Amino acid sequence: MSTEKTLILVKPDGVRRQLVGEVISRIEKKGYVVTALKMMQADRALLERHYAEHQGKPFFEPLVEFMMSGPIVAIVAEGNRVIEGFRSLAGVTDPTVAAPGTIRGDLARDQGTKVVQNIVHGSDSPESAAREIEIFFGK
Ligand code: DAT
Ligand code: MG
Repeated sequence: MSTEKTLILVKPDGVRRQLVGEVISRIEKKGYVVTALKMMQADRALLERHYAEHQGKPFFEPLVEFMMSGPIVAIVAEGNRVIEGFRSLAGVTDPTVAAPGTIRGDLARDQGTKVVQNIVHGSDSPESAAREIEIFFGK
């Protein structure tokens, strides 16, 4: 059985707050292996592909604007059940109620913005992971 891969992003709020090392540290301490990593400025075209499932929702445009507001760090992490495992490390979408001990629960809160700012993205299924890794790192 080949081990699973997921796409993780440290979003602009995480980079601005100098939490890149903290996020990578949590991934590595859990035992997952970082196998690709880059800092980049995402453009609109890339983000519209990445967040295609959210097109048409009220937070879509704020989400794209926020994700373009500064550099992000794209990471591929590997390990058995890493997709589920990283979502568990990240915590639920809304940082106000994300459990303490999770990245979002410990490090983020409601900022009163149109889009939730919650430090990290993690793929939510094997199909999403394959699609998103290709968007950020190519084939
Ligand atoms: P997740 O990042 O937990 O997979 P998602 O894919 O549903 O969540 O949404 C993508 C991002 O968009 C999410 O991290 C924060 C923002 N977001 C989601 N739902 C929102 C809402 N109802 N209002 C404002 N921002 C939202
Ligand atoms: Mg999602």
